[in-house]
Amino acid sequence: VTKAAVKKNDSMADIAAALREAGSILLFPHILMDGDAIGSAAALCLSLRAAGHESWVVIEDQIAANLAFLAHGTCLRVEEAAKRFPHGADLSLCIDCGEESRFPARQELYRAGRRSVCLDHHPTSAGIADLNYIDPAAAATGEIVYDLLTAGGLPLDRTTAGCLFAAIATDTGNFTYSNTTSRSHEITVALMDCGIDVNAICVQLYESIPLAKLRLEAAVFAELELIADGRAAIAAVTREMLQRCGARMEDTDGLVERMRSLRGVQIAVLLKEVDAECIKAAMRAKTHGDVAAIACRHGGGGHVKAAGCTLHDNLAAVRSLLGREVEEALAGAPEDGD
Ligand SMILES: [Mn+2]
Repeated sequence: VTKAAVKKNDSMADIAAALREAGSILLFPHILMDGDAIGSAAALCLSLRAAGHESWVVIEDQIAANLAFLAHGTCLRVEEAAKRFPHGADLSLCIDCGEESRFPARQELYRAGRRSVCLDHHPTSAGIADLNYIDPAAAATGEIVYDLLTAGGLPLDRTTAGCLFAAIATDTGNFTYSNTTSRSHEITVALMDCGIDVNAICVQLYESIPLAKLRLEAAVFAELELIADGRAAIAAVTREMLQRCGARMEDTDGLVERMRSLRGVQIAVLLKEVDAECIKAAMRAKTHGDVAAIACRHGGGGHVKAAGCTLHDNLAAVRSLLGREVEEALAGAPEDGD
């Protein structure tokens, strides 16, 4: 169900040529940017600027506090970008996503681009652009960007390399997830040879969290529920919790992975109450279970072990629906998992 149809990718050389021909290039990462989305987008933007292009990362929501250092002045809000590029850019490039629903408030500006490119590693990515490079075997879009910079002879300085390192480190769970390959490490070696300070980047990523985020984690985990005989964990972030903790929805980054880290848990589901009838579900699988299949059923997408979707119903209804589907997905999985 979740295996993406084989896609005809365009070559790195063709994509590099399209970039060379474009004076202005706008980048469109997905909403609720993770480290890979902002890291790979900022890296490509910085490199394009260094090569003489006018380039911006167009955003529509806030950057999580621990990722803001990766922006390096590349990010422009969509309202401002639409003013500066009233007829779109020479090239629109969606990055770390492959569906327009992943950048809902930026679709118009994306479509206004004279040409489009998609760089992504999500297997559910549909290849929506004129030129597509979608590689589900890449652990992070950051790896694809690295290959593109290399193939296109684009500049890679220390700052750009740091963004790519952050992209790869975060999407591989610091090189621990099953998506991690020898290629992930090889690229990291090349990035380290650019002089990046790995420890300084990791301190920013992981050891600079705001107190509000820690308080939010405590509130969410206090109400976490184990289902499917302890093989799944489900929890919700409500608007009331955000308000009480002084936190933002972006502060939920990393929570669902923490839930998955529970002993015996195979699938973790974190529900985010955007409003009374709009619930975003972030799902993670450990060894068993395919959360992309569940997400796809509800119009979402992602990877087998990391996927998400949006449901238009109240929190209680979504909680029981996804709870049932997770139980079904785990039917037949070994009792104690690993
Ligand atoms: Mn990614």
